[in-house]
Amino acid sequence: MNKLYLTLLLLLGVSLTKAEDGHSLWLRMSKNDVPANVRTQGVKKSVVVTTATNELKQYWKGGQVILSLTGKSTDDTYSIGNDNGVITVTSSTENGLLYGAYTLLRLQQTGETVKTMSDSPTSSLRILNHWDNPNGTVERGFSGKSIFWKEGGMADLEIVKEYGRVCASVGINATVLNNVNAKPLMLDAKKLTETKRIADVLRPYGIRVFLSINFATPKVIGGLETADPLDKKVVEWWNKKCAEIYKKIPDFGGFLVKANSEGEPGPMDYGRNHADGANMLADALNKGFEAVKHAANTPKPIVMWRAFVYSPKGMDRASQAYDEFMPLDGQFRDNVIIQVKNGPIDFQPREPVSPLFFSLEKTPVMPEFQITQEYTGESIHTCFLASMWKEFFDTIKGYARVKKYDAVAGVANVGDMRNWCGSDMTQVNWYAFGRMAWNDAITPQQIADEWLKMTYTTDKAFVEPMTDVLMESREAVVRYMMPLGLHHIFAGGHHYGPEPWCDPKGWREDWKPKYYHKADKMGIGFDRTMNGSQNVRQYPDALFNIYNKVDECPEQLLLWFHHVPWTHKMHNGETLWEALCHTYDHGVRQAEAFARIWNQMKPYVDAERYEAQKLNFDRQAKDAWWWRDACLLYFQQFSGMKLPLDCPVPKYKCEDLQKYNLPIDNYTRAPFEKLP
Ligand code: GCW
Repeated sequence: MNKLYLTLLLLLGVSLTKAEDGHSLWLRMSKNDVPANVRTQGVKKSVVVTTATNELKQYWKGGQVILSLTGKSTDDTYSIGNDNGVITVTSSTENGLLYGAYTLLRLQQTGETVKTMSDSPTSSLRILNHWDNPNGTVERGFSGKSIFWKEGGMADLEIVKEYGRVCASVGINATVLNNVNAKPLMLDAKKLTETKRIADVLRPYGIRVFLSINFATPKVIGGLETADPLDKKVVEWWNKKCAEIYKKIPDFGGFLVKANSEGEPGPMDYGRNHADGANMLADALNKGFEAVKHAANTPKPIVMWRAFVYSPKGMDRASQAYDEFMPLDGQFRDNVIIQVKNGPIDFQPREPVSPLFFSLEKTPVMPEFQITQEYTGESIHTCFLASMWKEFFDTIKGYARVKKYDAVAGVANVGDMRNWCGSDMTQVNWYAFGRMAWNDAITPQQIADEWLKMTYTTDKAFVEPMTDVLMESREAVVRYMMPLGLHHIFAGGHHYGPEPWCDPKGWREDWKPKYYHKADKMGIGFDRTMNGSQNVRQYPDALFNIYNKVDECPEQLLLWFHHVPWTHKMHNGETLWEALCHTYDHGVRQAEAFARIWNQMKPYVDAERYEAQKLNFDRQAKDAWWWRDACLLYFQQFSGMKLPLDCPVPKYKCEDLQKYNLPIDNYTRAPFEKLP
């Protein structure tokens, strides 16, 4: 080979390895030339502790580390001790040692000193929910195709392994591998073998797998005539299926179920209720689990039964889940958990907490957050969701009887794009979910600070302004999309962009924005007070008393609970119409500021990630204008009022936006070139 050619090849190799595509996420550590000194104590044979040891050997730059397994507790608490540079990580679980190891690496990355500390998880189950389909599409996925399922083939297990490592680095210990709109074929022998292979790859990272199931599976692939949960043959079918699963995957976590919701089958198709369905599955899982040998600490299987239900007949969709589930309180097996979306409608930029969290007394519940940004700008807009989840946890701590949850779920934003999440900035929400599920008292500020330092640089000139951007981003999104309690006014189908007018023929009323904003000549907002749908009565007295009164209701939820005249006086003396206009404008100004700040970050970020993210911030600012103009010009037709003098002239015309149609499905990200 001639010399020049060789040099070129070498140069190309170097530039290829340096190309920055965001794939490393927040795990950017250089490998040691000489392995770090790591020993274990009290550990027999453990794939999880081996992972911890290997991670430290490869990346830990400090003195000796001893990983010590001791004690009987089953929670993943770990302690770190530092005796003159000799570090001991102690835990009574193997996972605890792994999380302790990742904490050391995090402290190293963020430049902190290792101090004596102890860290306990708030929730014992910290689980991602993937809405991935067996054909490889991801519902509401904005980062490519599934990393688990490929049409006609097996997932790339190397990527699955990397995924496991990333999850473990933030304390995530379980994952549901497929969409809640589940295909029956997920339980056929072939798919279960694939599931087993995935489980085997994830086990060394302390991650257990779960599946979403379709309630009609015994009919569709089992050849039965019914899926009635009280039918003997159906029960037998599930018993056998669970036995088959546990033979393959002895630590299988259990099922996630969306039943009798948005057209999915369920026990109510047979005149049974949610408890009948959930309990039958819970028993079948238990039997399967008990019939096989597993490691001593393996948690018992559970059914996560979703409360995301609403019927076209009810007068208020926000009340439906409570109405359906409250009468069943206490009727569920103790290995059933009701999985409830954080708000009563559907992952909107801002919702009050779902009333079920305050009310179910004899049935465990777990919150479901949406990490993928279905309603908050897909993988394009920066919207740091830790702020939203913090609001949720604060309300729970303030008003709910049960102050913490044993399980927390997040709908993942992971796909097969190189950067995993569709953009670099939206990676922060995967990180934030893990950190908050582990510790619900951690501040969004701390998460932002850690993540920025690990993902980009520890330089203050970058970290400080970008922490501000992240901290402001969620409220900015609320302001330019759905301020003051507005909700569900997005485009039908794909949900990207504003369409407060969206009114297709033949659609269910509760899928249409008008059902929610109720704008008319008098005013705007959904009356959920005692004079309206009475949804407020589902809240505990302390919240009821606030939400039910127009003057006491927090203005950020005003139009969620009240239909308010356009001339209503806000706390600052403005009319509602003026406040609406100013709030939209405020959001737009913030989005524009984010783009400007990012421009100033150029010196601190590698060229590839800088340019890629710049496109997203610029698009976000444009979208903010689109939302603002669409909503204000549309609502103006009802208010009949002028924009306040200090509001900028709209960039778009309402009639043009009303004609605009974005031709995409529910599995793809909005293409920039097709946006207005
Ligand atoms: O938010 C809605 C989504 C659906 C989703 C559903 C659910 C998986 O638009 O795509 O279906 O919620 O949570 O079940």
